[in-house]
Amino acid sequence: MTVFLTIVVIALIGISIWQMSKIFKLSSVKNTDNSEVANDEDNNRQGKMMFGFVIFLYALMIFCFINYRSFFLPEAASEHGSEYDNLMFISMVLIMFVQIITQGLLHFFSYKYRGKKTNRALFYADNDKLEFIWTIIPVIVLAGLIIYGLFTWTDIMNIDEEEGDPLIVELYAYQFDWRTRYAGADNVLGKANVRFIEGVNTLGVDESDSYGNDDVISNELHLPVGRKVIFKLRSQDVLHSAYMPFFRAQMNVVPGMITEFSYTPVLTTEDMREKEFMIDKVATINKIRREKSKELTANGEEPLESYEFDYYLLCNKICGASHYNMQMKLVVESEEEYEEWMKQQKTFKEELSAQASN
Ligand SMILES: [Cu+2]
Repeated sequence: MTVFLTIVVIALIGISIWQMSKIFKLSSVKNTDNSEVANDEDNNRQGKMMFGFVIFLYALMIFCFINYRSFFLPEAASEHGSEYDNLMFISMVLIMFVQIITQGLLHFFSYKYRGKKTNRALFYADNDKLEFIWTIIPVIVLAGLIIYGLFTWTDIMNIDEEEGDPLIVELYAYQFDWRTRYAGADNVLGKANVRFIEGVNTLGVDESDSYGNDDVISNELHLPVGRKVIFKLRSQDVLHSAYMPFFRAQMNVVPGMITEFSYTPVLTTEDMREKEFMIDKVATINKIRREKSKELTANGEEPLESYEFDYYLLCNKICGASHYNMQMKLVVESEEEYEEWMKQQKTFKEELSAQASN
C-alpha cells in the first residue's frame, strides 16, 4: 500500500511540474520561437547531452566494476576453470573494446556533427573498400573466437571414464532438493529408474542390479581434492540445472536422460576460505548481516547468524516455487577426510535391510 501511494505521489508531483513548466513557457515573453523544428540552440543542447550520456554510462560502468567487485567470482576451484576464465576474459575484453569504439564514436559524432543552420549534408554514395574492411575484420575476429571457444569446450567436455581413476557420482535432482549417489567400492552406479521409487529407495535404484548394492546415497556432496569427478545427472520431475559457479560448471538435468559433466576440484573448502578475496567477501557479507541483525533485534526478532563460506551445488533453472532454495552443500576435502566421511555413510543395501527389519 505504501509503495502504491508513493508511486501515486511521485506521479502527481511529476504532473504538477509538467503543468507548471507549461505555465512558465506561456508566461515568458522572451521566447517567441514556437516552431517544432529544432533550432541551433536545441541542436547544441541535444548534441552535448548525447555526448554527456555516453560519458555517464562509462563512468557508471567503471563505478560498478569497482564498487561491486566483491560480487565477482574468485579464481576457479577446478582444473579446467582457468581455461574457462581465459575464454571469458578474452571475449569480454574484445566486446568492451569494440563497444567503447562504436558507442563512443556514435555519441561523439552525434555531438560533433550536431545540426547547424549553415551546414549542408554531403551526399556520399558508398565505399567498397571501407565496407570490405569492416566486414572482414569482424569475420576474422569472430571466427577466431568461435574456434578458440570450440577447442575450450571440447577440452572441458571430453569425458573419458577410462582415463585416470575418476570418481563416479550421480547428482539426482527433484523439486526442490538434490541427492548424491556414489558408485561405491566397484565405482559403478547401479541402474536406476524413477519407476522403482518406493520407501527408502527415494532415488529409484534398481534392487535387482548388484552394482547398486554398494551405492551410497547422501544429501551432501563430498569430493576429494585433486581427483577427477564424473557427474551423471538425473532428474525425477522437471528440468533442473546443476550449477557450481566456483568450479565453472553447469549442466542441465533433464528428466528421462542422463547428462554428464566432469571436473577436477583443485581447491578445498578450507583453501577457498583462506583466499584473500574470499576473506574480504565474507567480511562484506557479515557487515551487511550485522546491520540487518540490528534492525531485526530492534523489532524483537532473531538476529542473523554470521556467514561462513561453503561451496554449494545450486539449481540454475527456474523449476518451481522453491527453486530459489534448491541447493546442496558441497565439501571439497583431502583424500583422507573424504574416505573418513565415506566410511560413516550407509550403502544402499544397508539402507534396504534397515527398512526391512523395521
Ligand atoms: Cu531445480
